[in-house]
Amino acid sequence: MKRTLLLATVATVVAGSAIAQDNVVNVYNWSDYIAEDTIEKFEAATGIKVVYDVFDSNEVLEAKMLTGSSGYDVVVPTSDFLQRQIAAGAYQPLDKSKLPNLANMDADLMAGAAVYDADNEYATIYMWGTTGIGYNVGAIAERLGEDYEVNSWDLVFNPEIVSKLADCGVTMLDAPTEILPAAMNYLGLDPRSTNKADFEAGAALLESVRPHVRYFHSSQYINDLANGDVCVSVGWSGDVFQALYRAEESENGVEIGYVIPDEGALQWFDMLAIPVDAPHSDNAHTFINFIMDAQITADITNYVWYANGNAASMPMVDPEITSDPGIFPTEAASAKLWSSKVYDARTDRVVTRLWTKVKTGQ
Ligand code: N2P
Repeated sequence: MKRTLLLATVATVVAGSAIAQDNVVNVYNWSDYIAEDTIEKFEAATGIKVVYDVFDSNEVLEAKMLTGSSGYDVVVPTSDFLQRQIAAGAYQPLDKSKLPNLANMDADLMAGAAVYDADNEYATIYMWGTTGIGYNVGAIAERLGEDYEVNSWDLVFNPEIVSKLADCGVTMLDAPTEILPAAMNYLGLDPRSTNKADFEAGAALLESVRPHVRYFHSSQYINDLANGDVCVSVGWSGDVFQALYRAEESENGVEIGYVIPDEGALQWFDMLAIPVDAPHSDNAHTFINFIMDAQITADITNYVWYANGNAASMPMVDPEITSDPGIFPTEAASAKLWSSKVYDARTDRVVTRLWTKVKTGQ
């Protein structure tokens, strides 16, 4: 009896691996951006194996998409980058007949995403968020006083203030198209400007605070904030909340806050899209449709602390999340958010050159 069972198991494993060789979906997503059990659940529900890679930079994803033959079936560009990559022919139109769960999506948010992708032809919303400031409550109070209210970009862009924080660790995202506009906005310039002089002014401001910045990196700060190794990070909403809860779970006494500063901040959409040369386009559709399941998306939001674009998921999202103004901004805060803007090649070169200068200090 025992032997028969064993043989049967071996046979199943062999058959399973033969299928697994072809029946895969290659997913390239941002780091710290999916629930613990999403992939497992997808594999169990569909029999499709997920090969999962992560990145933390739109520029890195873009280089792969513009080169082609990435081998990926599903990728997650931010909407402005998506727009440029669509124009370059990097994506295939979604076959909406394979995506019945599109019906779950929030019409207003999808209309917002359609600004970058007319009729949502190529992509659907994965998650959205803001680029604001994460901070260590105790470390800031120690250096700036108990009464100092963290509500302004002063914390990182005012040299007098940020210089007082340099010792406890100030970090910024390595995301030029997000940080330069934030600096421009702080100077009273239009964060969506593509004027070279405005970028230069933003870069000059960044260079003035550069000596007080420990590093530019887009994922390291989650752990560093949580462990108290850095005290201020210009970062993404959900990532800062992940740091907050990692600290809480480890009971290390570190208290983290996230603020959308009063001057406003960037609001972005990250989009699920299928590269034009995806080797497993059918499986890609199956994966995207699975993600748009109301419960699956709710589970992801509940785990990564990012808002999503799935209206049907909202009743299943933790009220602690839906009621947090750092994740779902208040109306007043929303009015001050700006959306990302696609740059043409010339503007992109200006941004890249200035960013290198800011980062290296030369
Ligand atoms: C997840 C970061 C995703 C937000 N770690 C960047 N668009």
